[in-house]
Amino acid sequence: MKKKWWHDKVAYQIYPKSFYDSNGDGIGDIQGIIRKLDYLKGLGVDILWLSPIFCSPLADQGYDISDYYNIDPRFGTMEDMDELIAEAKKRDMYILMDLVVNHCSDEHQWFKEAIKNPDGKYGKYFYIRDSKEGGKDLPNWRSYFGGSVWEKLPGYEDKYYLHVFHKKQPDLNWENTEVREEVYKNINWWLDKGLGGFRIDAIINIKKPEVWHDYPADRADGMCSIQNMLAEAEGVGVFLTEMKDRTFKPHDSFSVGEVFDAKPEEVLNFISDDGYFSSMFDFGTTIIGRSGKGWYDWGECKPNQYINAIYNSQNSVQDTGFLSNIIENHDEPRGVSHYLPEGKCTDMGKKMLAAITVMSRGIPFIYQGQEIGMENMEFTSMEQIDDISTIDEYQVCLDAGLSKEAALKVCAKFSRDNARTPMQWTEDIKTAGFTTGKPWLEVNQKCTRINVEQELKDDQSVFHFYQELIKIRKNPEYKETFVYGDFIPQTKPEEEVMAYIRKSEDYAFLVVGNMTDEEKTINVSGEVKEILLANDNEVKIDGTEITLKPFQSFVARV
Ligand code: TEU
Ligand code: CA
Repeated sequence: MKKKWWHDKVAYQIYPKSFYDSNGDGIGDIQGIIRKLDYLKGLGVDILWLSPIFCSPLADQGYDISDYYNIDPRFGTMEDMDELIAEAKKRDMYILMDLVVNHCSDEHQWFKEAIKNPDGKYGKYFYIRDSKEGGKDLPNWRSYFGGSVWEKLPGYEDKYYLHVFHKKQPDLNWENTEVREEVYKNINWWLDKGLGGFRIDAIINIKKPEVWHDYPADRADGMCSIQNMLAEAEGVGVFLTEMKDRTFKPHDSFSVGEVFDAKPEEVLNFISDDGYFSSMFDFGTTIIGRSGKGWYDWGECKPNQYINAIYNSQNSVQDTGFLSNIIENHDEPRGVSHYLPEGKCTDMGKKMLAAITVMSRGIPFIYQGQEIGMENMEFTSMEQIDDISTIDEYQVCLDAGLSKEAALKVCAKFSRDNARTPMQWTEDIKTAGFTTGKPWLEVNQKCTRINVEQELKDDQSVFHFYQELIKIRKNPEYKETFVYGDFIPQTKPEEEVMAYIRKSEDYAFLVVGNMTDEEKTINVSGEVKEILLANDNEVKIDGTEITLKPFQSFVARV
């Protein structure tokens, strides 16, 4: 593999609205991020991905962009952004922005022009279709956030536009060269400003099939999952190659794709040496237990499934590419609440998940608050929830016959707002130290026990464990092995212990994590020479046989 500047980096995702508020309006902002750069540097991260901060009506929290060239005043100004890029650079850090180009906002100038003249230049930027039957003669696709993908074009009785996400997110027509040129121009404009690169949103959706038609309905609403349509779309790689050649490649910038539902035979094209992107997220664990019916039908993720998913994805890219490894992001519940057994969300378990993720092959992406072990919120009312996806899923629960209480329980478990409550800086129960004003989204009461201030003082904290893991990864002696070394599984998923060796010519490291609350014994192919970090130092080793306490985890030289 060709070595690249991003291979040995550790990344961190910031959800700006909830990270840190510098001016007391209850909304996180760019100046807030600047104030916390030293904290992030101290943790050991190099790359910061900012969820969208462009001008937006915030219907989907910024994933609905109305101006790709400006910063939403709620987050700051272009001067703030330039300052952030410069301050990051001073600290050898890189900023990634979020490229949301499957769709824009219905408040973008392009869409406004399209409404004025659907047959003109800007009408062709979108997918606008005529319907004489109130939309019933258009494909029966269900949008990701519920309801039909078709919405009446404002002011017309017989024209509809396509939105695979929310109706305030009209899909851009990527078949139109002018649209693609606009996108490339914008990416280059930002890269020229000194960005490190982009995270690329929902990218598989940009390619639609040549022929559009109905699919068998999969719910009582008569519609079908959008995945049917995506499965028939061929050739997304043509667009992605063009985009890379015109933008990321000449800038030598980092790009990480949010790739769901890629065709298996295509996956390697995404991240091989000359792939469409530098990296893509490994969502192998996040999709476990999901069902097409809705959240109410989603199951648990068991240890064997978790381990199996990681082994598979690590194995599939071994010498061909770099995945970006996550436990959670802004679309997921908190990983520690989701993957640790109910009632077992302890520091031991949190550190175990940290170790097995951060030391895998690929680029670790830590989501804000993950480094202090932030947990799901105990939502007691839908009033506390803002996210459009959760509001839709609540309705899906009710339609499926669940009681309001049961529906709330399902939503509390899976809501994206679990990840979006304000970052917990202090124990202050009203603000968590996130703002001096009223937080835009209620603070998780667990901030009294889980917050940055306390964890910085406690050398046994989850924060310090993450910091140590990153230090080991970056140790100049070991770096080559942790970055480029092989990933060799040591257990079978059924053993419910994740154990792997990272190996190069110079070193071999063993990483183990017992994913259960029972004692477990495993056999590995190397003898432990030195424990580098453990979440419980009392490690029972007999030659190559290792006995682990519940959730015990360590990193060792073997
Ligand atoms: O996500 C794309 C996507 O497919 C997920 O939203 C998924 O459908 C969802 O997590 C299920 O709960 C990206 C962004 O990450 C997300 O925040 C945006 O809402 C979405 O695109 C639209 O831009
Ligand atoms: Ca603010």
